[in-house]
Amino acid sequence: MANDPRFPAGFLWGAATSAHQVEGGNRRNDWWRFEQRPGVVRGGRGSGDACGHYGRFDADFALAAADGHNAHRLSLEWSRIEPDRGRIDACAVAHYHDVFASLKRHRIVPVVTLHHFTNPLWIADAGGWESRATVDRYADFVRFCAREFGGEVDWWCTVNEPEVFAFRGWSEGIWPPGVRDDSRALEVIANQLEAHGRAFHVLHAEDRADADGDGIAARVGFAKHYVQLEALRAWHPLDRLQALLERRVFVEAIEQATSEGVVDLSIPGAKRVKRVLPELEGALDYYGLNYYTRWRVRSLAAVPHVATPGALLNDLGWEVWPDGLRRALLAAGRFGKPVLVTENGVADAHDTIRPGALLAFAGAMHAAIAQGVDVRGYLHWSLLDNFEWSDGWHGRFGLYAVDPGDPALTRTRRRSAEVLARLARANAITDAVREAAAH
Ligand code: IFM
Repeated sequence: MANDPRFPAGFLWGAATSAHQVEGGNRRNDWWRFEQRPGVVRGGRGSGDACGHYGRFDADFALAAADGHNAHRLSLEWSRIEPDRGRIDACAVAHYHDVFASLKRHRIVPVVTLHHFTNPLWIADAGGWESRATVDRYADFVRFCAREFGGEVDWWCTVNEPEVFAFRGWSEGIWPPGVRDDSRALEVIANQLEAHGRAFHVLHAEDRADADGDGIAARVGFAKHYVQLEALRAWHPLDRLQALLERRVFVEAIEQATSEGVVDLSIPGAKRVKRVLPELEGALDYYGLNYYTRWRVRSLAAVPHVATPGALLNDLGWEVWPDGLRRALLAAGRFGKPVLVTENGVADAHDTIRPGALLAFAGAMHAAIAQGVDVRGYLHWSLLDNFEWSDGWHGRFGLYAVDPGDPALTRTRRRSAEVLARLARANAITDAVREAAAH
């Protein structure tokens, strides 16, 4: 494998998106409401019409298919499907059936996320993810989706980045609901993990239809934000201790929850959360890995995370460190489950860094496979420039550029799209890929 430039047969290549970031007009969720508060979104422009993907999905999938993508990750917007508690919107359901039909026509396998940061207003107003009742409501939603869409979907992703969701919304307070309380953030992580465990069993019980004919009706995982955390000053005991504590809560505790069925979350100054949840033990068919960057941790500082001094940075100031992907894959591979790269990308409006980075990320993935990790696919974040939460439209992650100020929302192909297309078509790192990355 090490000298063979190919990826395993059947490798999934594609892009990842989430509903609120691309669809436009998601007015009935808590993010839309939050965006109306002055000052919460960088640059002041909210999601608005986003990329207009709700109406243009078919043309967007045609672009992906023309680029050789054979997989696509998207999320189902809960607030569209169930805008009020217990009321299913038939038009929204029909819409997502059209989405899956379009993907099928384009020979693209869907990887479907059931919770990607947004909540229906009725969920948010009933206590949101601080309330364990939300776990029940979410399980009902998952049951509905499994029954309704199980014939079109095999790859399910229960929750996206539970730890990012919790810390941004309940610790830093920069996402809805805008709370700053570490103890509440830990409760939210625990509830999301519990929800994952519930969803895992619901999906296996309810989705019995094998959509792609490979003999497996449901593959269930979650998407973990795998951030590399290292001491800024390797010699400094407090930097090392802080990095260790953060790795523990941000990475290891999440992994432990699904491998051992024990949720055990603590950070200094916050109330520890411990739950024994047998339904979580082994509740993972694949490890969904979202990898972007490494942060250097410094103790006793107002800004505790900084990029490695002198490193190559993306437009959001995140270090571009491809070997971190190889290391994350090796770490994820320890659990003995297949790994799917559910996100990886670079915020790079001018597409100067991304083409080379894409090649380097592919190399890192290839090396991890050569080292024995069962990697099943790579979903680049993202197909289109999209609404980057509190960073607004500042982080441009798309293989295709989209300007939210352009009434036509034109898609403009970036060179990176060609790099990924060549990788996908060859299922290998070829000279043609290197050439596209180098120009
Ligand atoms: O845009 C986000 C996505 O919603 C979750 N993972 C990280 C991406 C880039 O910040």
